[in-house]
Amino acid sequence: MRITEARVIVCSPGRNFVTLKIVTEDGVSGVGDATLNGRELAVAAYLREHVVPVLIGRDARNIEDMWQYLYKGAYWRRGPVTMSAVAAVDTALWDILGKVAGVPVYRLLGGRSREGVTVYGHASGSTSDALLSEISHYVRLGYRAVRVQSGVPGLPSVYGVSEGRAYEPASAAVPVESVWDTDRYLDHLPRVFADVRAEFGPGLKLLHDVHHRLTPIEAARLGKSLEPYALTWLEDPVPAELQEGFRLIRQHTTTPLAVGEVFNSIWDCRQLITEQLVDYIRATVVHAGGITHLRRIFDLAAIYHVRSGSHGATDLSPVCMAAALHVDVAIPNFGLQEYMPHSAETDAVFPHGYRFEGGYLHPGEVPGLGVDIDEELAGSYPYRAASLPVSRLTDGTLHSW
Ligand code: EZ4
Ligand code: CO
Repeated sequence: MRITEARVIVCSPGRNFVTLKIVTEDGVSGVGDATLNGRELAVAAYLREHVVPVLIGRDARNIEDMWQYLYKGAYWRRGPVTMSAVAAVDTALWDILGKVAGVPVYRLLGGRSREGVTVYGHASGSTSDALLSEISHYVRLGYRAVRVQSGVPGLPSVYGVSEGRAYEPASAAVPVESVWDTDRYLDHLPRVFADVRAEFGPGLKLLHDVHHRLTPIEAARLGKSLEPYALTWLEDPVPAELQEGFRLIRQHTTTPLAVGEVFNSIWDCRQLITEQLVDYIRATVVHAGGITHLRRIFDLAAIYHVRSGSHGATDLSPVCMAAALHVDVAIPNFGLQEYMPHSAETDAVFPHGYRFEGGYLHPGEVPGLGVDIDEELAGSYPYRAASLPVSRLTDGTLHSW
Protein backbone atom coordinates (compact mmCIF):
# COMPACT_ATOMS: atom_id res chain seq x y z
CA MET A 1 0.00 0.00 0.00
CA ARG A 2 2.24 2.75 -1.36
CA ILE A 3 1.90 6.43 -0.52
CA THR A 4 1.25 8.39 -3.70
CA GLU A 5 0.60 11.88 -2.39
CA ALA A 6 0.90 14.03 0.73
CA ARG A 7 -0.59 17.52 1.02
CA VAL A 8 0.22 20.15 3.64
CA ILE A 9 -2.84 22.31 4.29
CA VAL A 10 -2.51 25.57 6.20
CA CYS A 11 -5.79 27.30 7.11
CA SER A 12 -7.18 29.76 9.64
CA PRO A 13 -10.85 29.19 10.48
CA GLY A 14 -10.63 31.55 13.49
CA ARG A 15 -7.07 30.44 14.29
CA ASN A 16 -4.24 28.79 12.36
CA PHE A 17 -3.97 25.05 11.76
CA VAL A 18 -1.51 22.91 9.81
CA THR A 19 -2.85 19.57 8.57
CA LEU A 20 -1.13 16.79 6.65
CA LYS A 21 -3.20 14.59 4.35
CA ILE A 22 -1.59 11.38 3.07
CA VAL A 23 -3.09 9.45 0.15
CA THR A 24 -2.27 5.85 -0.85
CA GLU A 25 -2.29 4.13 -4.24
CA ASP A 26 -5.70 2.59 -3.52
CA GLY A 27 -7.18 6.00 -2.77
CA VAL A 28 -7.36 5.67 1.03
CA SER A 29 -6.41 8.89 2.81
CA GLY A 30 -5.47 9.79 6.36
CA VAL A 31 -5.03 13.07 8.26
CA GLY A 32 -2.59 14.28 10.90
CA ASP A 33 -2.40 17.53 12.89
CA ALA A 34 0.90 19.46 12.63
CA THR A 35 -0.13 22.72 14.34
CA LEU A 36 2.49 24.46 16.49
CA ASN A 37 0.94 27.62 17.91
CA GLY A 38 2.73 30.75 16.63
CA ARG A 39 5.24 28.65 14.63
CA GLU A 40 2.85 27.08 12.11
CA LEU A 41 4.81 27.90 8.97
CA ALA A 42 8.03 26.41 10.34
CA VAL A 43 6.33 23.00 10.60
CA ALA A 44 4.61 23.43 7.22
CA ALA A 45 8.02 24.12 5.62
CA TYR A 46 9.65 21.17 7.44
CA LEU A 47 6.91 18.91 6.11
CA ARG A 48 6.92 20.28 2.56
CA GLU A 49 10.69 20.48 2.15
CA HIS A 50 11.97 17.51 4.14
CA VAL A 51 9.18 15.01 4.84
CA VAL A 52 6.72 14.88 1.94
CA PRO A 53 9.44 14.03 -0.64
CA VAL A 54 10.55 10.95 1.35
CA LEU A 55 7.00 9.69 1.95
CA ILE A 56 6.18 9.07 -1.69
CA GLY A 57 6.48 5.38 -2.60
CA ARG A 58 6.76 4.11 1.02
CA ASP A 59 4.40 1.47 2.42
CA ALA A 60 1.79 3.26 4.55
CA ARG A 61 1.34 0.16 6.75
CA ASN A 62 4.82 0.24 8.29
CA ILE A 63 4.02 2.87 10.90
CA GLU A 64 6.82 2.04 13.33
CA ASP A 65 9.50 1.98 10.63
CA MET A 66 8.23 5.29 9.26
CA TRP A 67 8.49 6.80 12.76
CA GLN A 68 12.07 5.54 13.19
CA TYR A 69 12.98 6.75 9.70
CA LEU A 70 11.74 10.29 10.37
CA TYR A 71 13.23 10.42 13.91
CA LYS A 72 16.58 8.63 13.68
CA GLY A 73 16.93 9.20 9.96
CA ALA A 74 16.79 12.99 10.31
CA TYR A 75 20.01 13.03 12.41
CA TRP A 76 18.77 16.29 14.04
CA ARG A 77 16.37 14.71 16.50
CA ARG A 78 13.55 16.04 18.66
CA GLY A 79 12.37 19.63 19.09
CA PRO A 80 8.80 20.90 18.63
CA VAL A 81 9.03 21.58 14.88
CA THR A 82 10.47 18.17 13.98
CA MET A 83 8.26 16.22 16.38
CA SER A 84 5.06 17.95 15.21
CA ALA A 85 5.95 16.97 11.65
CA VAL A 86 6.69 13.37 12.69
CA ALA A 87 3.42 13.35 14.63
CA ALA A 88 1.41 14.43 11.60
CA VAL A 89 2.76 11.56 9.49
CA ASP A 90 2.28 9.03 12.28
CA THR A 91 -1.29 10.16 13.00
CA ALA A 92 -2.25 10.04 9.32
CA LEU A 93 -0.85 6.51 8.98
CA TRP A 94 -2.89 5.28 11.98
CA ASP A 95 -5.95 6.87 10.38
CA ILE A 96 -5.25 5.02 7.12
CA LEU A 97 -4.65 1.70 8.91
CA GLY A 98 -7.95 2.01 10.77
CA LYS A 99 -9.83 2.76 7.56
CA VAL A 100 -8.21 -0.20 5.77
CA ALA A 101 -8.96 -2.52 8.70
CA GLY A 102 -12.49 -1.10 8.97
CA VAL A 103 -12.17 -0.31 12.70
CA PRO A 104 -11.79 2.81 14.84
CA VAL A 105 -8.14 3.40 15.77
CA TYR A 106 -8.71 2.62 19.47
CA ARG A 107 -9.39 -1.03 18.44
CA LEU A 108 -5.89 -1.17 16.93
CA LEU A 109 -4.47 0.16 20.21
CA GLY A 110 -5.93 -2.75 22.19
CA GLY A 111 -9.59 -1.78 22.43
CA ARG A 112 -11.67 -0.01 25.00
CA SER A 113 -10.47 0.36 28.62
CA ARG A 114 -13.34 2.70 29.61
CA GLU A 115 -16.76 3.84 28.50
CA GLY A 116 -15.91 7.50 27.93
CA VAL A 117 -13.08 10.03 28.24
CA THR A 118 -13.50 12.30 31.27
CA VAL A 119 -12.72 15.86 30.24
CA TYR A 120 -12.14 19.12 32.06
CA GLY A 121 -13.35 22.53 30.93
CA HIS A 122 -11.81 25.97 31.36
CA ALA A 123 -13.49 28.33 33.82
CA SER A 124 -12.06 31.76 34.44
CA GLY A 125 -13.02 35.15 35.80
CA SER A 126 -11.37 38.38 36.76
CA THR A 127 -13.69 38.57 39.79
CA SER A 128 -14.88 35.85 42.16
CA ASP A 129 -18.53 36.25 40.99
CA ALA A 130 -17.62 35.91 37.32
CA LEU A 131 -15.50 32.86 38.07
CA LEU A 132 -18.15 31.11 40.19
CA SER A 133 -20.79 31.65 37.54
CA GLU A 134 -18.54 30.20 34.81
CA ILE A 135 -17.86 27.12 36.93
CA SER A 136 -21.65 26.70 37.43
CA HIS A 137 -22.03 26.74 33.65
CA TYR A 138 -19.69 23.74 33.31
CA VAL A 139 -21.37 21.91 36.19
CA ARG A 140 -24.74 22.33 34.46
CA LEU A 141 -23.26 20.83 31.27
CA GLY A 142 -22.21 17.74 33.25
CA TYR A 143 -18.47 18.38 33.57
CA ARG A 144 -16.84 16.51 36.47
CA ALA A 145 -13.63 18.52 36.33
CA VAL A 146 -12.91 22.22 35.82
CA ARG A 147 -9.68 24.18 35.38
CA VAL A 148 -9.92 27.35 37.48
CA GLN A 149 -8.01 30.49 36.40
CA SER A 150 -8.44 33.83 38.08
CA GLY A 151 -7.57 37.46 37.62
CA VAL A 152 -5.06 38.84 40.16
CA PRO A 153 -5.76 42.21 41.83
CA GLY A 154 -3.26 44.78 40.57
CA LEU A 155 -2.54 42.97 37.26
CA PRO A 156 -4.39 44.26 34.18
CA SER A 157 -4.62 40.81 32.56
CA VAL A 158 -3.67 37.23 33.42
CA TYR A 159 -3.07 34.21 31.09
CA GLY A 160 -6.04 31.86 30.88
CA VAL A 161 -8.62 34.49 31.89
CA SER A 162 -10.89 35.27 28.96
CA GLU A 163 -13.72 37.45 30.31
CA GLY A 164 -16.58 35.59 28.63
CA ARG A 165 -14.88 35.34 25.22
CA ALA A 166 -13.34 32.17 23.80
CA TYR A 167 -9.76 32.05 25.12
CA GLU A 168 -7.24 32.43 22.30
CA PRO A 169 -3.85 33.70 23.52
CA ALA A 170 -2.17 33.94 20.08
CA SER A 171 -3.31 37.28 18.72
CA ALA A 172 -1.06 39.95 17.20
CA ALA A 173 1.62 39.05 14.65
CA VAL A 174 4.21 40.61 16.97
CA PRO A 175 3.83 39.24 20.52
CA VAL A 176 1.75 41.27 22.98
CA GLU A 177 3.55 41.92 26.29
CA SER A 178 1.86 41.20 29.62
CA VAL A 179 2.95 42.05 33.17
CA TRP A 180 3.45 39.44 35.89
CA ASP A 181 3.79 39.74 39.68
CA THR A 182 4.49 36.49 41.55
CA ASP A 183 3.89 37.92 45.04
CA ARG A 184 0.39 39.17 44.20
CA TYR A 185 -0.46 35.85 42.55
CA LEU A 186 0.76 33.71 45.45
CA ASP A 187 -1.17 35.88 47.89
CA HIS A 188 -4.41 35.83 45.92
CA LEU A 189 -4.82 32.30 44.55
CA PRO A 190 -5.56 30.45 47.84
CA ARG A 191 -8.47 32.87 48.47
CA VAL A 192 -9.88 32.02 45.05
CA PHE A 193 -9.82 28.29 45.76
CA ALA A 194 -11.31 28.81 49.22
CA ASP A 195 -14.31 30.52 47.56
CA VAL A 196 -14.64 27.86 44.88
CA ARG A 197 -14.54 24.91 47.31
CA ALA A 198 -16.98 26.63 49.65
CA GLU A 199 -19.42 27.11 46.76
CA PHE A 200 -19.14 23.71 45.02
CA GLY A 201 -18.23 21.30 47.83
CA PRO A 202 -15.85 18.33 47.61
CA GLY A 203 -17.33 16.51 44.56
CA LEU A 204 -16.03 18.65 41.71
CA LYS A 205 -12.48 18.04 40.47
CA LEU A 206 -10.54 21.34 40.46
CA LEU A 207 -7.37 22.01 38.49
CA HIS A 208 -5.14 25.04 38.12
CA ASP A 209 -2.51 25.97 35.50
CA VAL A 210 0.51 27.94 36.78
CA HIS A 211 1.85 28.23 33.21
CA HIS A 212 5.55 27.98 34.13
CA ARG A 213 5.52 31.16 36.24
CA LEU A 214 7.19 30.00 39.51
CA THR A 215 10.47 28.71 40.92
CA PRO A 216 10.44 25.33 42.70
CA ILE A 217 10.28 26.81 46.21
CA GLU A 218 7.50 29.23 45.19
CA ALA A 219 5.60 26.32 43.66
CA ALA A 220 6.11 24.34 46.85
CA ARG A 221 4.58 27.20 48.86
CA LEU A 222 1.63 27.41 46.45
CA GLY A 223 1.06 23.66 46.53
CA LYS A 224 1.05 23.71 50.35
CA SER A 225 -1.31 26.66 50.54
CA LEU A 226 -3.76 24.90 48.18
CA GLU A 227 -3.77 21.56 50.05
CA PRO A 228 -7.00 22.34 51.97
CA TYR A 229 -8.85 22.63 48.63
CA ALA A 230 -7.76 19.20 47.34
CA LEU A 231 -6.81 20.04 43.77
CA THR A 232 -6.72 17.23 41.21
CA TRP A 233 -3.61 18.84 39.77
CA LEU A 234 -1.38 21.89 39.75
CA GLU A 235 -0.16 22.28 36.16
CA ASP A 236 3.25 23.43 34.90
CA PRO A 237 4.30 24.87 38.28
CA VAL A 238 7.79 25.63 36.93
CA PRO A 239 9.51 25.47 33.53
CA ALA A 240 10.51 21.82 33.21
CA GLU A 241 13.89 21.87 31.48
CA LEU A 242 15.41 21.18 34.92
CA GLN A 243 13.56 17.98 35.73
CA GLU A 244 15.30 17.55 39.12
CA GLY A 245 13.73 20.87 40.19
CA PHE A 246 10.50 18.97 40.80
CA ARG A 247 12.14 17.09 43.70
CA LEU A 248 12.03 20.28 45.73
CA ILE A 249 8.31 20.82 45.07
CA ARG A 250 7.58 17.16 45.87
CA GLN A 251 9.37 17.34 49.23
CA HIS A 252 6.98 20.02 50.43
CA THR A 253 3.49 19.35 49.14
CA THR A 254 0.92 16.63 48.52
CA THR A 255 -0.85 18.71 45.84
CA PRO A 256 -0.63 16.51 42.71
CA LEU A 257 1.50 17.86 39.86
CA ALA A 258 0.89 17.81 36.10
CA VAL A 259 3.34 18.77 33.38
CA GLY A 260 4.18 18.20 29.74
CA GLU A 261 2.14 20.26 27.26
CA VAL A 262 5.37 21.61 25.71
CA PHE A 263 7.20 18.25 25.83
CA ASN A 264 8.25 16.65 22.54
CA SER A 265 9.67 13.28 23.50
CA ILE A 266 9.94 10.60 26.14
CA TRP A 267 13.32 12.08 27.09
CA ASP A 268 11.68 15.34 28.18
CA CYS A 269 9.75 13.46 30.88
CA ARG A 270 11.90 10.43 31.65
CA GLN A 271 13.25 11.64 35.01
CA LEU A 272 9.95 13.18 36.07
CA ILE A 273 8.25 9.83 35.49
CA THR A 274 10.85 7.39 36.78
CA GLU A 275 11.47 9.38 39.99
CA GLN A 276 7.70 9.75 40.45
CA LEU A 277 8.04 13.53 40.61
CA VAL A 278 4.73 14.18 38.83
CA ASP A 279 1.28 12.60 38.86
CA TYR A 280 -0.02 13.44 35.37
CA ILE A 281 1.91 13.67 32.13
CA ARG A 282 0.31 16.12 29.66
CA ALA A 283 2.14 15.34 26.42
CA THR A 284 0.00 15.29 23.29
CA VAL A 285 -0.32 13.47 20.00
CA VAL A 286 0.66 16.51 17.92
CA HIS A 287 3.63 17.80 19.92
CA ALA A 288 5.09 14.51 21.12
CA GLY A 289 5.60 12.51 17.96
CA GLY A 290 2.14 11.12 17.25
CA ILE A 291 0.14 8.17 18.54
CA THR A 292 3.14 5.82 18.36
CA HIS A 293 5.41 7.92 20.58
CA LEU A 294 2.71 9.18 22.95
CA ARG A 295 1.71 5.58 23.63
CA ARG A 296 5.35 4.86 24.50
CA ILE A 297 5.39 7.77 26.98
CA PHE A 298 2.13 6.67 28.61
CA ASP A 299 3.33 3.06 28.88
CA LEU A 300 6.46 4.24 30.71
CA ALA A 301 4.26 6.43 32.93
CA ALA A 302 1.95 3.50 33.75
CA ILE A 303 4.61 1.56 35.65
CA TYR A 304 5.40 4.62 37.83
CA HIS A 305 1.81 5.45 38.89
CA VAL A 306 1.72 8.42 36.52
CA ARG A 307 -1.50 9.00 34.57
CA SER A 308 -2.21 10.80 31.31
CA GLY A 309 -3.67 14.30 31.15
CA SER A 310 -3.27 15.36 27.54
CA HIS A 311 -3.24 19.00 26.54
CA GLY A 312 -6.36 19.88 24.54
CA ALA A 313 -6.45 23.64 23.97
CA THR A 314 -7.98 25.06 20.77
CA ASP A 315 -4.59 25.37 19.05
CA LEU A 316 -4.57 21.57 18.83
CA SER A 317 -6.88 20.86 15.87
CA PRO A 318 -9.89 18.52 15.87
CA VAL A 319 -7.59 16.01 14.15
CA CYS A 320 -5.37 15.97 17.26
CA MET A 321 -8.43 15.81 19.53
CA ALA A 322 -9.81 12.80 17.65
CA ALA A 323 -6.45 11.02 17.84
CA ALA A 324 -6.12 11.85 21.54
CA LEU A 325 -9.52 10.33 22.29
CA HIS A 326 -8.58 7.01 20.66
CA VAL A 327 -5.46 6.89 22.86
CA ASP A 328 -7.37 8.04 25.97
CA VAL A 329 -10.06 5.39 25.66
CA ALA A 330 -7.51 2.60 25.12
CA ILE A 331 -4.71 3.12 27.67
CA PRO A 332 -4.89 1.64 31.19
CA ASN A 333 -3.53 4.77 32.92
CA PHE A 334 -5.77 7.48 31.51
CA GLY A 335 -6.24 10.41 33.93
CA LEU A 336 -8.08 13.36 32.37
CA GLN A 337 -8.33 15.01 28.96
CA GLU A 338 -8.35 18.79 28.53
CA TYR A 339 -11.23 19.97 26.33
CA MET A 340 -11.78 23.45 24.93
CA PRO A 341 -14.47 23.24 22.25
CA HIS A 342 -13.41 24.64 18.87
CA SER A 343 -15.23 27.46 17.09
CA ALA A 344 -18.10 26.64 14.70
CA GLU A 345 -15.83 27.66 11.78
CA THR A 346 -13.14 25.20 12.88
CA ASP A 347 -15.65 22.39 13.42
CA ALA A 348 -17.01 22.95 9.89
CA VAL A 349 -13.53 22.71 8.34
CA PHE A 350 -12.79 19.52 10.33
CA PRO A 351 -15.94 17.33 10.26
CA HIS A 352 -15.61 14.77 13.06
CA GLY A 353 -17.37 11.90 14.76
CA TYR A 354 -16.31 12.52 18.37
CA ARG A 355 -18.97 13.94 20.67
CA PHE A 356 -19.42 15.39 24.17
CA GLU A 357 -22.02 13.87 26.46
CA GLY A 358 -22.47 14.41 30.19
CA GLY A 359 -18.85 15.24 31.02
CA TYR A 360 -17.35 12.64 28.67
CA LEU A 361 -15.98 12.77 25.16
CA HIS A 362 -16.46 9.72 22.94
CA PRO A 363 -14.20 8.99 19.94
CA GLY A 364 -17.04 7.39 17.96
CA GLU A 365 -17.04 4.17 15.93
CA VAL A 366 -16.10 5.45 12.48
CA PRO A 367 -13.17 3.46 10.95
CA GLY A 368 -9.87 5.32 11.37
CA LEU A 369 -9.80 8.48 13.50
CA GLY A 370 -13.27 9.64 12.48
CA VAL A 371 -12.13 13.11 11.43
CA ASP A 372 -11.36 14.77 8.09
CA ILE A 373 -10.52 18.15 6.59
CA ASP A 374 -12.79 19.91 4.08
CA GLU A 375 -10.02 21.25 1.85
CA GLU A 376 -12.25 23.51 -0.18
CA LEU A 377 -13.68 25.20 2.89
CA ALA A 378 -10.18 25.35 4.44
CA GLY A 379 -9.07 27.24 1.32
CA SER A 380 -11.45 30.06 2.18
CA TYR A 381 -9.60 30.75 5.48
CA PRO A 382 -6.04 31.85 4.60
CA TYR A 383 -3.21 31.89 7.16
CA ARG A 384 -2.92 34.96 9.39
CA ALA A 385 0.28 35.55 11.39
CA ALA A 386 -0.39 35.31 15.14
CA SER A 387 2.03 34.92 18.06
CA LEU A 388 1.72 33.88 21.66
CA PRO A 389 2.33 36.72 24.16
CA VAL A 390 5.47 37.33 26.19
CA SER A 391 5.54 38.13 29.86
CA ARG A 392 7.61 40.63 31.89
CA LEU A 393 7.94 41.24 35.63
CA THR A 394 6.87 44.68 36.91
CA ASP A 395 10.50 45.90 36.66
CA GLY A 396 10.65 44.89 32.98
CA THR A 397 12.57 41.61 33.33
CA LEU A 398 11.51 39.02 30.75
CA HIS A 399 9.69 36.09 32.41
CA SER A 400 8.29 32.74 31.21
CA TRP A 401 4.85 33.16 29.64
O1 EZ4 B 1 -1.12 28.21 26.69
O2 EZ4 B 1 -2.29 25.96 24.19
O3 EZ4 B 1 -3.29 24.06 29.35
N1 EZ4 B 1 -3.39 24.81 28.44
C1 EZ4 B 1 -2.60 25.82 28.14
C2 EZ4 B 1 -2.83 26.52 26.82
C3 EZ4 B 1 -1.52 26.97 26.19
C4 EZ4 B 1 -1.66 27.10 24.69
C5 EZ4 B 1 -0.30 27.32 24.04
O4 EZ4 B 1 -0.38 27.18 22.69
O5 EZ4 B 1 -1.73 26.14 28.91
O6 EZ4 B 1 -3.75 27.55 26.92
CO1 CO C 1 -1.35 24.52 30.36
